[in-house]
Amino acid sequence: MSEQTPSIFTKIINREIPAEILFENDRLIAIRDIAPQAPMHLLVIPKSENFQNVTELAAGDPQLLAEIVSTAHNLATLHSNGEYRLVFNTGESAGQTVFHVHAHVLSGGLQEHTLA
Ligand code: DGP
Repeated sequence: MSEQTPSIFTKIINREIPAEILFENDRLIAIRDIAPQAPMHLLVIPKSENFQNVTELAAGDPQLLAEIVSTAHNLATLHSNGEYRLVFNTGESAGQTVFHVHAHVLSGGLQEHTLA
């Protein structure tokens, strides 16, 4: 799978690949997902490639994980109604395709969706 370095997200962070960037600071970036699964579907991505998934991130930099959660909340408030679903696919069989940790932030019209 796509475990290349640099990851697709690092290429976006480095402006080698275009993306709609909604927020950026020195530690993370938020972009719109290329294949939205909800009216608002963003990805919040640490700039560091040190963590492949949320388990590694929680163990290695819990403060950065907390920043992802607060950024998700802020963006869902700015760009939707402040209610959102936060998803970290962890492992290939769980649907993870990019092994550079990222949070999916989904908002709007989710009542009819299952937790897939
Ligand atoms: P996951 O399957 O959890 O690893 O999520 C990877 C997500 O990344 C998937 O929802 C699609 C998104 N994605 C992949 N390539 C690009 C890209 O080049 N641009 C943007 N904006 N999103 C991408």
